[in-house]
Amino acid sequence: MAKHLNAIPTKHAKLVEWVEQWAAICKPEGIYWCDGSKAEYDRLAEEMVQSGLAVRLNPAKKPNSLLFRSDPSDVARVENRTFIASEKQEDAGPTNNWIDPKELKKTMLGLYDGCMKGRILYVIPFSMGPVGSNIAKIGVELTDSAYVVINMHIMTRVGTKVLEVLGDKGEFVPCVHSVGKPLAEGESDHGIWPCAPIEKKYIAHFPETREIWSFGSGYGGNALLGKKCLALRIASVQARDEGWMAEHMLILKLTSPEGKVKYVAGAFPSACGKTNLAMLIPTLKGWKVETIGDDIAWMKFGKDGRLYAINPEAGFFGVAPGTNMESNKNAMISASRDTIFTNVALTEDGDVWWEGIGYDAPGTLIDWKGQKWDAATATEKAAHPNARFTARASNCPAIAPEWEDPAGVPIDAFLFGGRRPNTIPLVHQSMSWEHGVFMGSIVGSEVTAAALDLKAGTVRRDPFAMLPFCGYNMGDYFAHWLEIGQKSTADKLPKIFFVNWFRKTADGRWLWPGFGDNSRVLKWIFERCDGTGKAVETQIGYMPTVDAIDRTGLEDKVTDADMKELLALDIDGWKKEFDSIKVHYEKFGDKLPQALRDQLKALEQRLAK
Ligand code: OXD
Ligand code: MN
Repeated sequence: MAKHLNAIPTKHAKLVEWVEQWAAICKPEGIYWCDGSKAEYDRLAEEMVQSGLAVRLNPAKKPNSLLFRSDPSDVARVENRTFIASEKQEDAGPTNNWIDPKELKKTMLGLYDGCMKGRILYVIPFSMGPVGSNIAKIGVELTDSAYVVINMHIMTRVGTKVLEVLGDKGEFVPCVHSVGKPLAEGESDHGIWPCAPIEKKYIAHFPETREIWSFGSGYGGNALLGKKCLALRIASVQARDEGWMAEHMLILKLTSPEGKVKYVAGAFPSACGKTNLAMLIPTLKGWKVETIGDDIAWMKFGKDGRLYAINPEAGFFGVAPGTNMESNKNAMISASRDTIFTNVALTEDGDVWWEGIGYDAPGTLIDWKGQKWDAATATEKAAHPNARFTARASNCPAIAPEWEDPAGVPIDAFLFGGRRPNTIPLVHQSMSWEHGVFMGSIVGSEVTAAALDLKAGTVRRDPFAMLPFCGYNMGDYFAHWLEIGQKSTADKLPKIFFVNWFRKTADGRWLWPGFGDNSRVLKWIFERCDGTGKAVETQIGYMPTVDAIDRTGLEDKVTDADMKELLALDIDGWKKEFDSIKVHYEKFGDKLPQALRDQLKALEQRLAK
């Protein structure tokens, strides 16, 4: 039996027994209980620098920051190796991969047997959400990766304080992770990122028993199990059962020049600029945006019938390429110290560089594969397109003072959106909660280059931006959203909007500048929440009148004609949209709630008028 390398810091018998059971299976060299301290972070970071797995960046450029290069086969979430292993296949639904849980556990136990030989098993008690908040949840992750431990330090709240709240009998979500690369006697990684080949990777969720088992990948959402696995896939199941919401949403605080505040939560598919919107710097004078979260929102009803949201995370796991001082100054500052970079390029003076950082590569670089890289001769990118920064939320200059309020913030508006070069206007508002749920259920982004099995120009539907993250049947998830609308009244529920920053003209010119100018659309949303804001009722919902969006200082970039196009109702486009929604809805069969069928029918009738 592996020995404990430090004193067991809890009297939670079930937790200790569970840890020892897994140690007996994985056979690590020792068990280490994480305390979440800075000393622990620093020690593990230094060990990884010494072993060659991490590079310490120049402290004059990026204080207290590290660079990791992953194995080229382990660079992103692996959706085709992600499983919702519910008892019944029907409960995973048509949008998830399913394997019978008994069969999957048998296969995975075979893989876990001895998988941590030569490594340490780290026990990470973590809280998703401010420690002790009634909306927060506790998880415990077992992992053989020190990279995971230090990332969890930034992305969640880790250690002794969590065990105190857990007490002797508290509930936790058990999360097991291994990189799947045991070491033989005397063998070491030699600075090479350990992971298993793709066919041995499994990111498994057992919704009935609320367990997460992950094997073979050390990267991001596959390995930092608090994020997508717990805070979305397992939490969505808990939220359904307990009447709350776990959503793939940013949360922002919007303050008007008069000092009035609205809180907005928004769901956008991956790579649609959620982090940028959450940290936006308004171009409209007097308006202020502050960040509560950039990826996940957990929401519960307060006694007053309003939905209160917390950000269950404590950091940002942001995509580096394309992030620069123009697109997201606040993210750049957040990642200017105390940051873990993964798969970006290294400069000669010990700084980082990536495509779209806003300036040319300063001299010869070391690319994300560890090779010399020169802009003049390069045939490949210096940073991987999914290169990441793991940065502390507390280092974000735009972080709202109440971002850790255990009570959460009351949400005034929900936004949905995706990349849609045509048809979908810049912004429209739902006519009711049910119509808003309909809007969420048809979220999608246009496929630009032929990707996956989709043709360029078609829309990849990503309902509520939850396609890869819903832990149960998406049809039942739609029903859950409809039920949430029954629990309160229209004046207290968030108003629902659909936005589209990505409209283009027929010849490919962007119609809307986006980024800081999105504050102009937020202003209209703010006004609509207050019952003001000029709008017309159309076949697809309420739309701003052409003069309702404040274009002060933007008149040259976005002309009256552009504005008309951005807010035009494209009936022919919507008829095509209707056909595509019909196909999308067919997937859900009997699980599609009648209320959504009725919404689609009503849209058809309105379009025919
Ligand atoms: C993410 C994602 O990494 O949505 O947040 O893919
Ligand atoms: Mn995300």
